[in-house]
Amino acid sequence: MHATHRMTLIAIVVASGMTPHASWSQQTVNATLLSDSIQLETHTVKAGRLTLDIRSDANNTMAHELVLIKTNLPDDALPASKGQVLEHKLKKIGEIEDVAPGKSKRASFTLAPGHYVLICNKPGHYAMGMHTALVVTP
Ligand SMILES: [Cu+2]
Repeated sequence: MHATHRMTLIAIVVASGMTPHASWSQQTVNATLLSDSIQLETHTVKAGRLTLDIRSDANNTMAHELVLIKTNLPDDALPASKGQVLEHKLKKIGEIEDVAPGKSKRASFTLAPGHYVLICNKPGHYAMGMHTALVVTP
């Protein structure tokens, strides 16, 4: 399904004569929120404009969120207390709040090269495994 979609996109780009040049950096990444993980379509993107298309799995029993943090720490080693990551001790880039089960939200960020972490910081969710890493390359 995905592959077919990409092929169609490439075909359109070629047909319209658009040539993605070196600084082309408009990317969309699909993210799925599960109760015990955050699934990213890819963990490496180019610096520039990134749109996150976030879907909360229909089987979830409550709303989740996505907090984007720039840090060199591994995604499972952030400072936390009582089941929540201490966001004030970290460089928070942005947040998408309360994505209800089965619903989607999208948000865009302009990202510099570096190591980022995505978490859900609803109480206890980080400890349940709702975290993942994202690397932004120059
Ligand atoms: Cu959550």
